[in-house]
Amino acid sequence: MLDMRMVSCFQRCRCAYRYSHRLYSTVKPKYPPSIDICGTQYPTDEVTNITPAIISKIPIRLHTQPAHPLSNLRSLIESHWPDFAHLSSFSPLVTPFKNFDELSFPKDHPGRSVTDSYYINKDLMLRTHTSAHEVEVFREGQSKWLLTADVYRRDEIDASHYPVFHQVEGAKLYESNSTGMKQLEQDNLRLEQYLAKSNIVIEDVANVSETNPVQERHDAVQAEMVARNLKLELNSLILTLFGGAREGAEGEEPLRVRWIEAYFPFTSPSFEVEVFFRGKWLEILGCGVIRQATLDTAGVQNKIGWAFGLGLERIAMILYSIPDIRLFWSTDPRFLSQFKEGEISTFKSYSKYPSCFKDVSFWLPENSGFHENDFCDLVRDVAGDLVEDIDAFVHPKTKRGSLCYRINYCSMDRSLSNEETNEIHKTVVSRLTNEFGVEIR
Ligand code: FA5
Ligand code: MG
Repeated sequence: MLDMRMVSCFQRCRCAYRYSHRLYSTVKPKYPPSIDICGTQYPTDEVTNITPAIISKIPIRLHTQPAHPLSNLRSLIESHWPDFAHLSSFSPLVTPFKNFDELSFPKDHPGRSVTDSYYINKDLMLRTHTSAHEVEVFREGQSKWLLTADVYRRDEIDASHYPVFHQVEGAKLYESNSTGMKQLEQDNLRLEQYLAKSNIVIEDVANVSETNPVQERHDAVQAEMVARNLKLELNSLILTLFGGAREGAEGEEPLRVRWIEAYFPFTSPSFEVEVFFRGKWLEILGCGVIRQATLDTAGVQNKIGWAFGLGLERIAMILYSIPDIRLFWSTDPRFLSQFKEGEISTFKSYSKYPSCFKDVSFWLPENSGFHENDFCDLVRDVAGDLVEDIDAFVHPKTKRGSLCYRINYCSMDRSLSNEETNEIHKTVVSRLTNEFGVEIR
């Protein structure tokens, strides 16, 4: 153990151990023929990878719990666009077709793999983003709408990543005729004048370019006006969200926001917005001009528009000064009692309980399809929110085949005893051996 170099899990897990993306897991726990999700039985099959810890989060719907910071933030965003339809009751169980195919995701997109997404069976999964509902909402005839929902991704655990989080999807369509374009021009002018009066500093070097092109089927002038409208609308949302809250904050650095170029299979051009938070650029949303294929699938004709998807937790962390994403799931009155319906207030940290780390290192069986997300999910399934962090180690000599992790156990709500942590860790180690056939070193 001594000569092992510790690396940040976040960076390391995302590349070094990501051996390959695969649709079928070669090693996995055994499932009964069917599983219960919110009172309904669903058949399992060779791709099933949803865990009890994840199933238990489905009915909670934090974004609709009165006074919860995520629900307050949803309301604030909805009141910024009062004339949009406000939707928030869509089930998280969707077909892979809806989550990916309808949105032009290529067949080999890594997001489809069992290492990245939760599957109930090969025909049903937990949505990985709110964009999964774009086609059905457009098909209903909505042309300006916001949709808030819980989304699920197999991911590592750290202060800004959690396997369940919440997104708000927003979209607006314009008629692609002269009346629609006149409307768009007026909207842009109004928003430009409004933003000119504010003193928020927004860096924007993300332009339409060769790598971020206007779609072939679009008129370049129209598409650029739509992209402009998208940026103006989102900048004015950012001003609503952050402008007021930051005005009086003494000694606070001015808020820094930047637009960067991005890629999504269902928009072009595409962009992301980042906010400078606690010394790092934190990505808060992705967006772009909607691919015409999506609107075709929805049966929408002669319209052009934009869509965005933002992460509620990331924004709430900044607005409320909430330091750790796991706190949103806390039922501790010291957390919940701090928030009032319709109010943004600064979260006052209560004392953090000491953390306790345990290491586990093991050899992988030959040709194992083991993925670090399998490890993270297993640990989360045993220890739930008591896991603060998982760090990976690299063995400098053997590198392949041997893995080593440090799990940081820490409760948000109480002091964990060493005995209790030992018991939890023992379960992690024994499940690791039984379910993945690894050899503990
Ligand atoms: C998407 O999910 C796209 N559907 C967004 C989109 C919608 C693009 C419409 C174009 C048009 P992305 O994977 O980047 O994109 O996630 C969007 C936001 O969700 C991120 O910017 C971030 O704020 C938040 N997010 C992503 N992963 C996590 C996570 N593990 N924990 C918390 N928040 C996350
Ligand atoms: Mg992104």
